[in-house]
Amino acid sequence: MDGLADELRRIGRQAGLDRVGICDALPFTESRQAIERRKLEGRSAGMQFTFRNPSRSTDPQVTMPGARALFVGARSYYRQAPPAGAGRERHPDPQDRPDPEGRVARYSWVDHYGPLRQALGQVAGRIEQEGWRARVLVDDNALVDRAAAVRAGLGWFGKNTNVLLPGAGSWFVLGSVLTDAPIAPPIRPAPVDDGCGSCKRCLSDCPTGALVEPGQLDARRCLAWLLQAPGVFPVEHRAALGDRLYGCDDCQVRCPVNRRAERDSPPADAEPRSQAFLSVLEVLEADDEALEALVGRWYIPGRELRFVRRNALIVLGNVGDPDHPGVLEALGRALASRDPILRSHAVWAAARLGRTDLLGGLAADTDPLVADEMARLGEQ
Ligand code: B12
Ligand code: SF4
Ligand code: SF4
Repeated sequence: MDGLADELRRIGRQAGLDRVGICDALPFTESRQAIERRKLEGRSAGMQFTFRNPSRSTDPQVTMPGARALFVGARSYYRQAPPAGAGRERHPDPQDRPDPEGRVARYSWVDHYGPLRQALGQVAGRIEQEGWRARVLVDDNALVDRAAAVRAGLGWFGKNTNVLLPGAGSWFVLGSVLTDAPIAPPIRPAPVDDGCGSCKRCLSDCPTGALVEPGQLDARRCLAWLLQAPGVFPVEHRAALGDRLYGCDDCQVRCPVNRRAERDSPPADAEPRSQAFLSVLEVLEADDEALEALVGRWYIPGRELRFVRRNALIVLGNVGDPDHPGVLEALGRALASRDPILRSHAVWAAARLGRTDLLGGLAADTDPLVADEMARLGEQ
């Protein structure tokens, strides 16, 4: 089967995968333990994904009984940043104040999972031609993608919990083809040496201290998770959110391995229509249909767009100009919203912008979320 394995590697690379590797499909015992531990400690913060059913996500045999191998691929998503506000109409403002912009994490400027899935699909197709079963798993709850990449010899677990590829860093999405074809090498690929050394930059760069120890993430503090979580955004982390509207890249941006890789091979330009920034006012003005069209690719809890608007209100409070007519209009609309989640986050945003003058109508609001927010103003 060495011939087929080599051919699959070639197919994967030709289809756009930057790195490929093959390993066995035995259970990922350490990941299982790590998941159970994080749930016990509360650090999983109620996340579902691979945490919901770890006996499945850490054991490929549950997804495909008789599976023998994982073909793992990594695809780079590092691109040159397009300028903020590029290609967007500005809101009219006599004083020409800038529209507030919300930052989107690099992996989500365009859909990178689609091309990864397609490339792995070609590998799967070739396996099926030989009569074996093959299933593509990308960011799926059925597999711990990082552990598969580490086992297949693609990279090491960094202290920021991402998988880093030697000489190339962490700006990669990961996925696999699970198969019963006997293509795994008889001996596991040698583990990739830890390239972090004594560095701890990601731990100190994290704006909320979510990397509580090397390789240990507390999702209760991770902005990437809090932006995806339902309910109230924890008040103690709202200021730290800054202009982030979706995802967070801080534990990767100044990573020396990434910096070196960026220097050695400068990135390609971002794809046309990359969403590195979105207009916060556009997000807050959009009706459901328009907002779904704008952010439809994002993970949104229960597909409830109110959580995207909630996040946009926090960003507005952090980076909006308190005298910009568009900002005032957006705040006014949210303060009058029927949704208490939006009203309460709008109270916070108005206060952060020093516009408590807008809150008069909320003094008699009996909703507990809004009343809490108003009471907090009194304490400040
Ligand atoms: C849940 C999830 C999240 C959660 C939790 C992340 C986390 N670190 O656990 C949240 C929403 C916060 C998140 C954020 C992000 N995610 Co995410 N996420 C996932 C998902 C769905 C499951 C991850 C998982 O199973 N975690 C389980 C725990 C146990 O795994 P772990 O933390 O990696 O734990 C291991 C290590 O910590 C290590 N370990 C244990 N002890 C120690 C000690 C030391 C010293 C070291 C070094 C390591 C180490 O062993 C553990 C077990 O294997 C995967 C997709 C998938 N199906 O796998 C994507 C995935 C991990 N995410 C990805 C990405 C791109 C991101 C973001 C960069 C997106 C962004 N810009 O906002 C951030 C990065 C934040 C971060 N530092 O992790 C990529 C990672 C690519 C890569 N190169 O590693 C994945 C693989 C998606 C994909 N298919 O490409 N994500
Ligand atoms: S994604 Fe952001 S908040 Fe989460 S661990 Fe990394 S730097 Fe911290
Ligand atoms: S910042 Fe330093 S410790 Fe963190 S992942 Fe990069 S090299 Fe490792």
